[in-house]
Amino acid sequence: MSASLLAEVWWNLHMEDIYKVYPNNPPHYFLANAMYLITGSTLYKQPFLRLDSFKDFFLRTLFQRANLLGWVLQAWAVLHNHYHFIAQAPEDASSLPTLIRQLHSITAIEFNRRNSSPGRQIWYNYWDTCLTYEKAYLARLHYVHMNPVKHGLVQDAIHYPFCSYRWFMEQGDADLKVLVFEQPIDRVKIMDDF
Ligand code: NI
Repeated sequence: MSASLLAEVWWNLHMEDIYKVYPNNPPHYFLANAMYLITGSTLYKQPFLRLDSFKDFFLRTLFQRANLLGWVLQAWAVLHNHYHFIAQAPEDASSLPTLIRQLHSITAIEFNRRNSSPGRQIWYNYWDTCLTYEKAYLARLHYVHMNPVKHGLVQDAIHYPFCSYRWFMEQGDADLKVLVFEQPIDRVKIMDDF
């Protein structure tokens, strides 16, 4: 088997594998004051997550930690130097700083271990917004599902394994899909200058 074919087989198996660990909670309709959009940035926007294997580790950690703390993911996108996700808070949303602290510290330790750079600062900061209006929520779901296209990483988000687009297309509620994709995203203002 040629090297390129082997690589393709590996890629397909691997993507099958990460796809299986995606959350299977169907997205809920809008709940006021319970939906949060979070954006996180690496230090000086350095592309610490450029390798797929790093994005993969980041996503698995996000799924695991969100699940343990009762946050239900609705959309996500992991790029080379930042991430976005939308999640429904548990009854008490005060665990958000804990979720982000765990996510940042577990991924930083692992990235530094892989790069033999112990103690290097990976993350700069994160910004969270509680979504108050249904239309704002729907437009932001659209925005995050499609984010790899905005950043020029793919032409069609269905081919990007580190965002929620394919998951949403295959498992999302049919009515919610219509509502989400009819929202224009060109005027959505979120921190995304990366
Ligand atoms: Ni972005």
